Amino acid sequence: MTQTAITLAAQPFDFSCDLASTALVIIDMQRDFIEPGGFGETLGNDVSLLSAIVPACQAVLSAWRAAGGLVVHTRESHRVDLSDCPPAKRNRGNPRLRIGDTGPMGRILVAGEPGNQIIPALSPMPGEIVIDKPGKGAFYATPLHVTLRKKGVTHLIFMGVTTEVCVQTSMREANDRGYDCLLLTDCTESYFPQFKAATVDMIHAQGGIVGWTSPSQGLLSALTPGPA
Ligand code: TIU
Repeated sequence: MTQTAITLAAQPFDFSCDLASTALVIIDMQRDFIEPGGFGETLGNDVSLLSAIVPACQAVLSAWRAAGGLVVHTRESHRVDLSDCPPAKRNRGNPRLRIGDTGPMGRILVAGEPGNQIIPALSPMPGEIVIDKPGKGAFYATPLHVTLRKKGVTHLIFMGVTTEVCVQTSMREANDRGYDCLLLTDCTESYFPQFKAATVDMIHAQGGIVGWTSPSQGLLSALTPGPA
């Protein structure tokens, strides 16, 4: 891929990357979190908050694809025998349905089930990377770091859900592995608006201790420059 420099206004200061060494990482935009009847709802959450970001995510995904950028999708997903789901995760709290139980979209958070699929609006295209992850972070017990290193990726742009759980954990894991990370603030959501706001603040505080944050418009403009 030819080098295409991207610079956009962000917090705490401008974010710069090159398209050829940057991946768009879309965290867990799967039916289990976005649609009624999945894991998110069984935990007692209002899932309609999350579906509101889908159009903004679609706009970024389609511009990123048109520019020829690398796309990574993740799914929070366990093996059918739940051998990668520790009891400490499965037995936590008092949900109506636990991981592995059968709900209206099949077994909760289990690979291959209807609820585990990425929502149709953001479906992976052939050739895009899909990572099934058993934890909150996209790097824990997955081949993501090796895959990105092989492709020469140094910068990551994050979208997805939920902001303070799987997105933040993945950004912190990425930060520790040496990636520069940007979070698109209108392309991520939490079941708790105050947690989203706090997470965005804590990512870019202290000079970008975890990374950068910005609305998606800056990236869209950088990807589709108007006439000079
Ligand atoms: N993907 C992700 O964030 N998993 C969660 O369980 N999030 C909650 O906010 N529960």
